[in-house]
Amino acid sequence: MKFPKDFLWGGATAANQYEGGWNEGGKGPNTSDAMTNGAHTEPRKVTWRNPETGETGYVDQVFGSPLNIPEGARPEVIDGYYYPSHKATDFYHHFKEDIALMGEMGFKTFRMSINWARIFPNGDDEAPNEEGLKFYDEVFDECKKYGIEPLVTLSHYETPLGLTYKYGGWLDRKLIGFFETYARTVFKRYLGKVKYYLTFNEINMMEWNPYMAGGMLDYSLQAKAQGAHNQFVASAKAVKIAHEEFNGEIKVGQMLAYQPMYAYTCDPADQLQALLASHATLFYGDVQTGGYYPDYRLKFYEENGIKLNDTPEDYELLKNYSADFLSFSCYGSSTTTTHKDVIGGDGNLSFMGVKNPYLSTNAWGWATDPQCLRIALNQLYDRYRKPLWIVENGIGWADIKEEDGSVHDDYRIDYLRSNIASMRDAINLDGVPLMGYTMWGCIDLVSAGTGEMKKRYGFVYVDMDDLGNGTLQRSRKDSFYYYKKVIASDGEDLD
Ligand code: BGP
Repeated sequence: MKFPKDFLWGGATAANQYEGGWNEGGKGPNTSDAMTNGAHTEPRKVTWRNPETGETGYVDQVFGSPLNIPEGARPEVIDGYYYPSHKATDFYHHFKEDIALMGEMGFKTFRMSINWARIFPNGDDEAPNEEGLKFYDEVFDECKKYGIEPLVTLSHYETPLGLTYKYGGWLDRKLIGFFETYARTVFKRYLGKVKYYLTFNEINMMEWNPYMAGGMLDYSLQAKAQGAHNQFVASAKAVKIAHEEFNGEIKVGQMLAYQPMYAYTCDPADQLQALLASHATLFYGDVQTGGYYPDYRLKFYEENGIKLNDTPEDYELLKNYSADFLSFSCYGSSTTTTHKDVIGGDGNLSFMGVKNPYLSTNAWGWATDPQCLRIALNQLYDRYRKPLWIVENGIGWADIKEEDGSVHDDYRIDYLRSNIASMRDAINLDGVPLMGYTMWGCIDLVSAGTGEMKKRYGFVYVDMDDLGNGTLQRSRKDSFYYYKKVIASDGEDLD
């Protein structure tokens, strides 16, 4: 069993974790720039300053909990802290070398994100920053040399901080207009160079982390509902612009964080809980890819007194300009139960739920599930009947580099082997239309969840530690050669 000839094999990255050059080339600060490093057991912090009093401090940024920045203060970069996004793994100065390595592996596609504040430093500027636009021109030209098709996320866990200060981030409908201008600007500039875009990375993270997902400080149910609505409308407008102003040459997809939700037992109460838990994710797919607000969500809004600031035209837009394709991240599965005695949780991400006894986990508690891609692909295709694209999958590991520069990451090769086989089965046995696969963090980069460097995902090792010390030298891991062989054989040779 093979993959289709035109299957888009590649890797994925994000500016906030990979690009660096945070204050170079006219770029403005964004939300990720005010986030410090953390550790497996230590949350990342958001640092703040009160512009009136000059007082500074920090708050923990914990997945699923509110961000308690004091009244009058705002997220800011403060001296004396380490901020991993500032240098990241320095794609800004290494892009030629890195894209050459991708070319060597045989990549057909490269998922990256444009740093919004590099194009519009405050988010609401009248004119774009030419130096920022030029940087990505060079990146896309480099991709072209190796026949690599870029897949570009417009907003990956970063919003220009200016938009947080002035408007409270995505809570304000005005952001729809700023995003429209941003999308139109880059669609036009890179026409002929970039065909595939995604609007918001893991848009459903609005549910648990409105600061990272939308530059918001208000974590109330009302605010999250409004922030998500505004991003849906902005995404539909991006689709409309792509279709109507660029002759359909550009395709705009949705990006969802998705992992199949399992019930821990066959107790119907567990089955029901798994179904209801999956709604928290599927709601985002239903609106952006399905084109409609699902009844279970409208009921929830009604019961909780949530009222959207919306217009009838919003719903027309959502219906007529739903996403062209649905992309998603999937690292493993989640398991849930009503049987409190087994609830303990594992790892740093509560959305993984309870420990599944059939699966092994990495040091961060993330479960490796050999069937998750086939299950996810079937579930999502059954529901939406649109082309799919796996844009994140992979395994974080504290890799060890040997003296000669080699890294023996057989655990990553095992992970890839089973995950690639799982999507191959979905294509060949179930007929799911899958456009491509981009393995997460193809060149080592900073972890979004913990801000650590040691949680590595790449085929290429980058010499840098958790505090940014190191030569930034790149070296090929064993998985580099494995992935190269897989791509060269169209996914047939997985040995
Ligand atoms: C996804 C994000 C990525 C990436 C990945 C791995 O949720 O879209 O930005 O970081 O998860 O997570 P982590 O970096 O926390 O290991």
